[in-house]
Amino acid sequence: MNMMLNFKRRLIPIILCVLTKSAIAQDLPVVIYPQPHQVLMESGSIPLNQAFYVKPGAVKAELQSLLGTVIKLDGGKKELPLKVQIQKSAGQRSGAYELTINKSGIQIAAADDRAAFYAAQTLIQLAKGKANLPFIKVTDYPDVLFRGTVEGFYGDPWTQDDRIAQLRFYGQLKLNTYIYGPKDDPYHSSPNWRLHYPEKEEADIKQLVQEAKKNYVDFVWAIHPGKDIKWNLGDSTAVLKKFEMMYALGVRSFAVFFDDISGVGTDANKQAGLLNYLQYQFVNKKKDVTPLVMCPTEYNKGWSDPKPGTYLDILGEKLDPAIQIMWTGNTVVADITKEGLEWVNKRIRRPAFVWWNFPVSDYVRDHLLMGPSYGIDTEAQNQMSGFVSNPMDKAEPSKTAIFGVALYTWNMKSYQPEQAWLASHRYIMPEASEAFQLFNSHNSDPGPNGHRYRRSESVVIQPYTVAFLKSLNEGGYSTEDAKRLKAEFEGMIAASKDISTKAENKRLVAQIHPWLVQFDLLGRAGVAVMELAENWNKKSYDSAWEKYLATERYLEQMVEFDQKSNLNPYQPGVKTGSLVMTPFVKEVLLKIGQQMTAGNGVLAHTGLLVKDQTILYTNNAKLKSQPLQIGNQLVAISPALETIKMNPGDYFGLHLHPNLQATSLAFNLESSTLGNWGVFETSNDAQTWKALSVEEKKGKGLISKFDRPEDQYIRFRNKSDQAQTFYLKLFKMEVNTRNKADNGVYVLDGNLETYSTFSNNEPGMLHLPKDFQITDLKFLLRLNGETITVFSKDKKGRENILYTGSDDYIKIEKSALKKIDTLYFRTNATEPLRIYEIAKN
Ligand code: LOG
Repeated sequence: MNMMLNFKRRLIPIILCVLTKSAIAQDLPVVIYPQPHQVLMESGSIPLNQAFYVKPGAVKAELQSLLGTVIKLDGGKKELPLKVQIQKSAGQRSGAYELTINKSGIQIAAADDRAAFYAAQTLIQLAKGKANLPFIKVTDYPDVLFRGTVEGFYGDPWTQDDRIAQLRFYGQLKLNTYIYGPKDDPYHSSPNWRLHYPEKEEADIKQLVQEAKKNYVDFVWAIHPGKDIKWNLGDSTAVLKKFEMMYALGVRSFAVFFDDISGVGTDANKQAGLLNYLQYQFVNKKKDVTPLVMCPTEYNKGWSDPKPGTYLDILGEKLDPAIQIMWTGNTVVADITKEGLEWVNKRIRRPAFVWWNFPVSDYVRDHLLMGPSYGIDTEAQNQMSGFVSNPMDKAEPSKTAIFGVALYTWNMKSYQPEQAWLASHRYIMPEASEAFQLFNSHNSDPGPNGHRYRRSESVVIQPYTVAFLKSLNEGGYSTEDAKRLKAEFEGMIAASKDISTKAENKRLVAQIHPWLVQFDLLGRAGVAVMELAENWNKKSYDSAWEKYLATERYLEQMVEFDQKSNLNPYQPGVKTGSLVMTPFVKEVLLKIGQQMTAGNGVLAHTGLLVKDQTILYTNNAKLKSQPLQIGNQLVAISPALETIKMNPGDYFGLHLHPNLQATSLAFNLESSTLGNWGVFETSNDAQTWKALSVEEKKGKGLISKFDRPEDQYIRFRNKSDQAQTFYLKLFKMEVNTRNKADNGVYVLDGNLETYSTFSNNEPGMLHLPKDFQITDLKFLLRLNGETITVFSKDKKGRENILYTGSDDYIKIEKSALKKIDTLYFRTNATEPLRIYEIAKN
């Protein structure tokens, strides 16, 4: 026997109870997920090249072969023994075990076969990649009895491969529950819940049940009959029969869901009646079936009748106490709190079985929810009978959140969401864990949504974005922040590539692929925008402009990709970094863009160029500073959040640039009496007005024809003799250019979001205001490498060439501009080229 003999009987309790940063660090000898309840270490170890002796027949074959994957079990009687003892002692939970490794060998004492399997999982984690097994005693048990997931989302159900991979993952992390209830399986829900599964699906389910068994996971098959159930013996029997069919396939755990239904199916008395019937006629008779689970119709506080004696109280009173009741929290998608559970537990008279709607993304399908599993109360152990996570339709990336759920439900007091999340990256993608972490850190917030459920995102880098923007707004440039931000964006490009090329889990990569593409583009846009800032700060204007265009191109590519990918009818598209990083790139681009064209913009605001700009036209003090949103074919007044009061005679509207013509006006001024006191009018001189006949409903409507197309003023006026209030929700006008050849409208507006175009078919022309004829000019163009000629004409029409070339940034000196009031643009390019702005240098 060749053991490292060093027993000074020094017991070192390893403080694994608190998953601090250092406890997770890889240099520590013992890292086990989920964290065991008690670990005692003794100095000394057993080299893993030693064989152990297993008494023939003493250890179950599957367990022995599982252990055999990390330790040698072919030793003779003289070798150290490996012993497994299964003994259910009172008060011990399924899954409770004690694993001892010491000079006398390896001993596993387990409450049941599942517990022995868990001891083996712990042993595997201890041994993996190591040369020695440490002397150790692990005393361990789960905090929550039922732990795992409910495949309960809308959308494409998981595939067979997805589910098998999940079940294995659960086994390794000591999760014991997988509830099968994909909303879009027609044999789980209407219309086919009464019917046999087709043969192929039956075979698949059989296989899943077997895989679940191997991993000591309860495969819970759920039925969702409430959309069209009739409360008669026929349908009670139909549910029972379906359970029998599933039982025949090997299923031993069952659930009935009544969520998201309306009509007669929602009756608490009838639901309780059906469940009790199943309890007596099925569960009690079978003997090998686990406790029934039901999801109520009022499954969250927000949707529950608070009156005593209603739905939840009826379930509490009528439902057999052996039946578990699911609960999503205070709302559909919510944090789970002790107080929240106490509220419902009182009513349902049992601890709720938590259905946590995270990281499910069926209500925000253009986002990934890859952030930490936080918002789950570590004091709520006694308030719940079970805890399952409803994941994303993307099974593999959901593992990040599920990993957190495994740690939480096993050892609640020790649970630290952030630390668990950090560990999950190493556990799930060891080949590219840092890349995965970076990707996940920027793909966690669901964006605005109906549930008003938001998550933190880009937490570490966010303060740098704030500081950088602050300095930019103050006309400065903070070098340190810029450096850090640029490195982050470069990291994003690298992370996208690393994940794609290094990650061994190819299904995971495939399931997040559209987001990886978008993430790479965002990284590139970010690098470009930081280089824009760098060059602008260095006064390298031409390089700055190139970077401006580069950023814009990447952002355009993101929009294009968003529009053609993930085309589901709910939330189509692919969003990444949507809380912090994407808005940051856009903001920097906008801010520097404004600085680049400040001359023009400032002129517009100081009134010098006012006659040539589209402006807000109002006599109402509150609306005077309301910003406009100007695009190439559109002018809108930014919506206001608060109510607006209009005195008699007050008006607001738009005065359009002389080369713009209104084609339609969509409005929503939310006021049920609008028609009585408001009028839409147009004018050409702001003196005489013509009222428009407008159809509106509660202040909402669309004007799609203007009687006098020459009018440049459009306004809405309070014609009554009383003050009126309304909400400015929408005031959006579509516009055309009157003289297509005159590009001035978008070229001198100080706004880089608008531009004019010219091409071979449509040469460009621009009237230069007087003050532009006496100064050096810079031209901000996008020529895509095409050659253009800029010229003027003398009185006889002879051309005077000012510039020929393909630079996007050109300068023309004032000496060349003398007495030139019109510029012409020519190109052979067939695709439209852009003139963003001509600004004074
Ligand atoms: C559904 C569930 C869905 C989730 C999130 C429950 C009990 N039912 O609003 O199928 O995945 O919300 O959208 C639900 O949560 N309904």
